[in-house]
Amino acid sequence: MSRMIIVSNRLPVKVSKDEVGSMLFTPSEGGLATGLGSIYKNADNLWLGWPGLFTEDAAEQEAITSSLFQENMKPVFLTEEEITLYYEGFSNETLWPTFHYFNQYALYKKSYWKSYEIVNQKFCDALIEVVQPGDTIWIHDYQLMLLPQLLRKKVENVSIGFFLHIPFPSYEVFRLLPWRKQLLDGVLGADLIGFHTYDDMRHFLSAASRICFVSNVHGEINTHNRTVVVDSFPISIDYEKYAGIAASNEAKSREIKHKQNLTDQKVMLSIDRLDYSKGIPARLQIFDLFLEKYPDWVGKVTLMMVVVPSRDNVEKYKDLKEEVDLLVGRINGKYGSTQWTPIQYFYRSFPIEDLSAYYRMADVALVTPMRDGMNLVCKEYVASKLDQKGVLILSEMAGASKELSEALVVNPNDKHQVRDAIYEALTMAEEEQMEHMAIMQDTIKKYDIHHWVKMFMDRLAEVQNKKVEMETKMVDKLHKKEWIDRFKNSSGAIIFLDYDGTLVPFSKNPQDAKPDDELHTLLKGLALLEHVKVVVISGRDRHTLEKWLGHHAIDFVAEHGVWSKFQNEEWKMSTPLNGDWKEHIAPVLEEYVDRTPKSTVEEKDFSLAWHYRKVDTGLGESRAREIISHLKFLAVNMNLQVLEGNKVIEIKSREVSKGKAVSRIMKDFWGDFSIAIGDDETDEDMFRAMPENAYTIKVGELSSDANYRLKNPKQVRQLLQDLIQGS
Ligand code: GDG
Repeated sequence: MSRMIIVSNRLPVKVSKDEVGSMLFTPSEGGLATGLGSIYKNADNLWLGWPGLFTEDAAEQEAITSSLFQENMKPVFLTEEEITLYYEGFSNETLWPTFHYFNQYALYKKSYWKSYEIVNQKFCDALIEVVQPGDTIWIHDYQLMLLPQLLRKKVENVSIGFFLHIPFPSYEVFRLLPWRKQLLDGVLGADLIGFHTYDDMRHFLSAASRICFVSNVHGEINTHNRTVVVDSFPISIDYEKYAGIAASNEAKSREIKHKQNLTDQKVMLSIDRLDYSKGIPARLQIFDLFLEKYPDWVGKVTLMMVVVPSRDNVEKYKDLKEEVDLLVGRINGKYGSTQWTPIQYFYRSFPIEDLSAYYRMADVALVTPMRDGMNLVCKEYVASKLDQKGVLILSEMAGASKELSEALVVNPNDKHQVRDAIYEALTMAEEEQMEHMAIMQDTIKKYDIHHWVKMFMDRLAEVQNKKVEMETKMVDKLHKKEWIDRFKNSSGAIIFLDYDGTLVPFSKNPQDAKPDDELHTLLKGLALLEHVKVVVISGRDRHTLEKWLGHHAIDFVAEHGVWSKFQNEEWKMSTPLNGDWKEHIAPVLEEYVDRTPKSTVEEKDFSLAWHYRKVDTGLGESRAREIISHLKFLAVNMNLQVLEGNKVIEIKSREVSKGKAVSRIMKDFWGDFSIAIGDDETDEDMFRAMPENAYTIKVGELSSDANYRLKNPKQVRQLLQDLIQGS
């Protein structure tokens, strides 16, 4: 039976020892543990991760392993040194700052990287002990970016998902990492890669295309003959859980307790882990600015600031803690009185019922990170506002701002804007507060953590189904055996072969894709078979086909069907055509060549092509979109079609297609065996025009109407070789 295995740096429980050495298992209250709880606890499913304690004692490890196994968990034991180098080091001092745009804080240490590689391998080894064919593996976050690829190399027939919980930075920032390519290659081992927002996804695709040279179509990347799907899945919270706790008597009584000395106060709340990405010092400075500009509020509003201790053995975090302590002291000293403390500052964590009480009593939530993958605190605040009274001030740098647009969305670097947003929040009419809160609650209720899990799992299953479908279409030994028999015994056979991407791989310069000796030998071999007719059917111009392949005893279709040449005959036009339109369209394309270095226009007899294979990645694609939209109306009026090929836009008459050319040839064909092989969009017309009993073969992984598949030109050549040899 196929199982689901979740992998994250930490398990959803923390294992520790009490004073007398007995093991304690404390479950995590985090959103991920709740959301995935329903999955990993089911049947034989499993969660794999570090249990949170160091032990090298084999007996102890075994005891922990067997206890955790009862709860569907499997520990990966790490040493203190590994946690220092891989977790605190590479994950938190290299990746974390870079991914949060604090690259000036990033440390590039080889010892960190080495340990990151070792620990990712350790996770891989632990997985291999349990993984079975057909399993689905969902890997989480930046600590395990190498794992998808490591696993892919070791096990076949598993479905691998990866989700990044932090932002993915722009290519310009990501490229600074010395290990950028290894990290991307690692993640690209997955079948589905998820991010919180479209921007993260966009940044990843751009980095993958520039660093690993893999392009994508609508988020689908074709790499090493696999499809990798990239998509955005904004994470959320367990809405019912937070609303439920907020409605509980426990939360209400804690609210009364916490509110005791603040009855005449408006309360503004902030809750974060101690981290420079959260913008805590800037927030304090903004509060100072607010009290300065709006002195009427002195004594009337309290900032409750919960800062949860984190990574405090890392130098940067120690400095940050000192800075925050100093600022709080200064502001409290500057404005405070015996009756009023402007900032109530807690450097500790609280039980969830206390958090809920804080959410309930806060008139304003001030969530102003400099950068945040999503930020769940703002969603928890919204879910806890049962009376819908309260205002959320939310940084546009948090992923959550994309969904919660009814909040007061601010740029945390614009201190004056945030200062004034505080004023607006404190003075907002209740009716307006409720209006905004209701909309945000509807959003979070619908798109909650369970929805997130379902969306990701459904998409992964969809990707997997497509993969299976693709594999069943792959031409295998059995197909070949049957085909060879039929081919050998046929009364007459016809083979249509596209050229670029089918018989030869793509090369940067189209003129370099000349046939090699192996291809010449193959075509010669096919031509020698008496009952076989071979047609090379290409988008290339007739002169090139003639020059490269003209000496073979085969037929040709050039320019997607404009010209054809049968053995011992001259080139002739397949259908009467007029190329007058070219003089109107060529100047448009030339204009794009002027604006786009390294692009070229190719003029064929009855078509024009704009090539952008050598153009700066991204710019070429963007210009191609422009050209298509530019020519949309012109093309219709002139009865032209605009086709997108591999790094080329081609314009030609609507009367021309490979499909029409194939139909004409097939009209006179009397044999009983036909094959068509091609790789791009224009070959789809050819597949559709083939008779029902034909073998149509798509090269590559893009979607297709063909009924079989081969991975690359190498496999195409092998098939042709097998057919020749079998005859
Ligand atoms: C990453 C990304 C992304 C906080 N103080 C206490 C406490 N908390 C809980 C909150 C909330 C969670 O911690 C923090 O949520 P974040 O969204 O900031 O998440 P992170 O774990 O920092 O990290 C982030 C997230 O992954 C999910 O993908 O949103 O952008 O950085 O749930 O309530 N909980 C308790 N006591 C506290 O004092 N019990």
